[in-house]
Amino acid sequence: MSSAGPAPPAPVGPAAIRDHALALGFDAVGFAPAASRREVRRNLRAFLAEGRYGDMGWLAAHEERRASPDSLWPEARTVIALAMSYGPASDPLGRLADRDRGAVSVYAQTARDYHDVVKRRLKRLARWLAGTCGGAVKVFVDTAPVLEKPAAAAAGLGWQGKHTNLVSRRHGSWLFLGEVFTTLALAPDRPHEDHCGSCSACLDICPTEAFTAPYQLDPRRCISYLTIEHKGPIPHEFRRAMGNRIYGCDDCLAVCPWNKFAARAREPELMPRIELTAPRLADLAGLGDAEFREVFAGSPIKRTGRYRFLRNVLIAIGNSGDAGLIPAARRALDDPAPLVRGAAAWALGELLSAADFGALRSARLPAETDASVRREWVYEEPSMSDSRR
Ligand code: B12
Ligand code: SF4
Ligand code: SF4
Repeated sequence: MSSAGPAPPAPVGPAAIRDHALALGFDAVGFAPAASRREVRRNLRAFLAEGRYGDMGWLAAHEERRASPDSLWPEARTVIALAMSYGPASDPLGRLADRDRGAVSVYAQTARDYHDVVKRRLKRLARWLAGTCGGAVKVFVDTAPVLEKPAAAAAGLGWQGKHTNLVSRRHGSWLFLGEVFTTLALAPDRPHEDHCGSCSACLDICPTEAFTAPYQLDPRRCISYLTIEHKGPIPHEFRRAMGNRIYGCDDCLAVCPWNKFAARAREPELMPRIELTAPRLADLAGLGDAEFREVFAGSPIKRTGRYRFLRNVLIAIGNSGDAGLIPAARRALDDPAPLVRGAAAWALGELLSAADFGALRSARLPAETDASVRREWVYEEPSMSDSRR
């Protein structure tokens, strides 16, 4: 979506663009010069140098373009940063106690994938802008090499809180971000001040101690990364801490005091699908390939794929303390995917008595050909092995 040529003077200013964006369903709008900030560039470099991207190799690619909007698109003059609220109706932390049910993070419960919802609106705004003011435009949401949180902070939408996400005084942190880049030079907004103060609620609640310092996350320890982006077996040290979180994690957002002021999502397509608010683990563990694709059509969960999703469900089953889920875990031992079989073996180690688990291992191990699954059967926890088996 771009029309080349010199930019004419804009016949409408930021106020009219803001009004139009709000009318299209966005909840916050701001303007920033399409330039890099030295501090952001330095931090990105430090983050990448430590290998914190883990399995997200795409995050390490195009460092220069990611660090500065004008490297990504040299003709760009202004970044219009936009945010759409997905504020939940109830506290997501409440779902963590229902151990026979999975906790899907709020962003992934929505009726439609937010990428589609936000991108469609961004395109409408960009088309209107190009038609009204001229200039060329490009739209981005999530997947492009753009550092969206620093861009939104530079445009005055809020600040990057100690949990690293953007927090707004009006909307809390339940905000999806997106951008329209334009060749028009528009008057910038002032960056927002940090209002975290002495609060550390998000750092303290993290179940896997994923924050290495305030404002710094090691994604390789984050349940969101482990359940969505990580491709292999979940490292043992994080499994119990995952509890019943089967897709993403909301804890550090949910605990933020600024969310007291957050309104609920007003966009109908971002309302939760009822079947994803508290799905039964037993039902999810039984999903075949075709059913998985049908249930999660139009949801970001579909992109993670059935194997990784079932891996997460089986870890939650292992954490459930519910003997009624043993048959579901036993059935998963016959799954074609080693990732699923391995997680099932671990879950049964958590749910069965030492004697029953030992008998099952003797029956199943000789026929198991995959090395990663074999390792699960014989895994001994370093300090708790005696109490577990
Ligand atoms: C990769 C990614 C992830 C990764 C890594 C998250 C992360 N904090 O980097 C994982 C899978 C863990 C993840 C999780 C989530 N994500 Co995400 N994610 C992204 C993505 C695609 C890129 C983010 C990125 O560039 N990270 C790299 C680091 C370098 O960037 P940064 O966090 O901004 O780091 C800055 C500072 O924190 C500091 N810093 C950070 N680390 C370090 C290390 C050192 C040594 C130093 C000195 C400084 C420093 O400097 C950096 C530059 O200013 C963005 C979309 C986009 N294109 O931007 C969405 C995005 C950030 N995610 C989003 C969401 C909603 C989530 C989740 C809430 C989903 C969920 N419920 O599970 C969680 C939140 C977890 C958390 N506490 O951050 C939203 C956030 C919206 C908002 N209000 O801010 C975004 C913007 C998507 C969108 N378009 O709406 N995500
Ligand atoms: S999303 Fe969950 S695991 Fe990740 S940093 Fe926040 S609280 Fe920790
Ligand atoms: S919970 Fe506290 S420290 Fe964390 S982002 Fe919110 S205000 Fe900042």
